[in-house]
Amino acid sequence: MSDVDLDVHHSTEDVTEALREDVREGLSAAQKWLPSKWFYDARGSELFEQITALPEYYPTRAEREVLAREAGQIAAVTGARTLVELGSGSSEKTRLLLDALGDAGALEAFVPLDVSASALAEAAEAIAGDYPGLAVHGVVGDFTEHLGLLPGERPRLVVFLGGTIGNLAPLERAKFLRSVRDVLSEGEWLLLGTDLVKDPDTLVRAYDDAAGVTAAFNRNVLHVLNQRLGADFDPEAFEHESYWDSGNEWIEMRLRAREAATVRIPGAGMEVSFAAGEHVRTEISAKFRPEGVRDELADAGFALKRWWTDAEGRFGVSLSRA
Ligand code: AVJ
Repeated sequence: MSDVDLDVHHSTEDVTEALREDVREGLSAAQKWLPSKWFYDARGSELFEQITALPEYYPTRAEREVLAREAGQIAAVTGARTLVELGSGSSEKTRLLLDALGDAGALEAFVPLDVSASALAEAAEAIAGDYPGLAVHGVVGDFTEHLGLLPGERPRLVVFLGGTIGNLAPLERAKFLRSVRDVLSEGEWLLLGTDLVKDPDTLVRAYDDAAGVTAAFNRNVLHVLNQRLGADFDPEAFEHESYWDSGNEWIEMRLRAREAATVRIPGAGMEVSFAAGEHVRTEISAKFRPEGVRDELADAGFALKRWWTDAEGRFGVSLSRA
C-alpha cells in the first residue's frame, strides 16, 4: 500500500445543504448567479481536464511553462518540507514542483486540498504511487473554509495554481489571501498562479472553444442541480456565453435562457422563472496586472519575492513569503 490518507471535511449532507443555500441566494437575486465551485462533480472535473488541453485555453500550458523553467529555483528559495496544494484537481503540474523539491532534499509531505472527492482521491493515489517515501495527506474541503486544518512540517509551501484565485470576487479574494497568511507562520511560502489581462479576443475564446467543451462544462452546473436538488433544468435550453467585463477585468461565463422557462428545484424548495434571454452568471475569472497582484499580496501580509511569466507574457506566477 502507498502512503495516502484522506480527510473529509464535509459529508454529502453538508455539501447538499451548502448547494441549497447558494442556489436559494443566487437564483432569487435580480441578477441570477451561481458560485463556480459547483461545476466540479466527477463529470465537471473531467470536462475541466479536457479544457486544459484545448488549443484556445492557454493558461494551463503557460503556467506549466513557468513551473518547468522555475521549479528548481522555487525549491531552492523555499526549502519546503511540505507542499500544500489548494484546489489541486488532477495535480498534474504539481509533479514539476514535487520533482524539484524532492531533488532539493527537504520534501516530506504533499497535502492536496480539493472540493472534488473523486478528483482528489485519484490524484492522491497516483502521486503516492509515483513518489515512494512521500507522505500524501489529501483533504476534501473548500479552500475558503478548511484552511485551519492543514498538517505538515514547516516550512510549508502553499501553492494555488491555474488562476483559480480569479474565480473569487475581489472581497472574497482579499479574505482568502488573508486566511492563507493567517494559517502560515512567518517565513513560510505562497506560490500563486494568476492569469493576466490581455486582448479581449484571446480571453473570450479561451472560455468559448470551437469544440464546445467549455459550453458542456458550463451546462454541467445545471446537471449538478438536477442531480443533487432534483431540479428539472433542460441544460440544452441554455446557451453558453463567454463575456469580457472590461470594467472589472474579468471573464464571465453565463448561461442564457433561449426561451422563457420555469424550473422546479424541489431540493431548494423553489421554482425559478427565466425570461427569454435572461442569463445566470456561473463564473467570474478575473485577469490580473502584475502591480495588482503585488498589492493584493501585500494587503494580505505577503512579501513578493519572485515574479515570473511565460515567454509570451500571458500568465504570471508569484512566489511570496509570509
Ligand atoms: C478554475 C481557474 C482553472 O477560470 O480559467 C476554465 C476554470 N472555467 N474554463 C478558469 C474554467 C472555464 C478555470 N480555473
